[in-house]
Amino acid sequence: MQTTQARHEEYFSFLCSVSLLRGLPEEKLAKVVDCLEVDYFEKGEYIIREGEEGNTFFIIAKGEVIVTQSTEGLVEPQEIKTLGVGDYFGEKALISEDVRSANIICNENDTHCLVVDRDNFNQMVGTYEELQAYLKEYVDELSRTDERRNAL
Ligand code: WNU
Repeated sequence: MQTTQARHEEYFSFLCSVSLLRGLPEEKLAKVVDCLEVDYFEKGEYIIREGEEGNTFFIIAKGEVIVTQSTEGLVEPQEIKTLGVGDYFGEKALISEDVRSANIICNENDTHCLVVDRDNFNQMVGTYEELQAYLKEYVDELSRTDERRNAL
């Protein structure tokens, strides 16, 4: 069995490798690790459903997910992209104070996601201006691409 200490070190060094978090001071990252939860998913499971309320941010530690979205005039949600290890999702509902704007579906068995709740996300992002500005910009860009593909 893995000790709490080993788990802490494992996720700490993983978070150090996540490009989004590059620039966060080490003590900040250590705090993020302290408040993380880890969720496990199997292929085909919905991690996020479009239109639902959401209060969590996810970082993929293992495996792969696909992003799909409903668009005007099409019956099936359209596949937008695939995300893998070190990628993250779920920031948009938190930043735009809106419902989930796309589906996130697990695409590989035994996918591990690190989950950060809204309060901890705000603490992680809020104290780091560049990260906040970067995410805000990215979320605005997502809204524009959503519009272009006629997302519902
Ligand atoms: C997209 N449109 C929308 C992705 C992940 C992180 C960043 C892109 Cl910084 P949410 C659904 C989530 C949403 C985003 C993610 O899906 N997403 C997209 C799109 O084209 N959402 N509306 N591409 S992957 C991605 C940028 O994280 O956050 O809370 O839930 O709305």
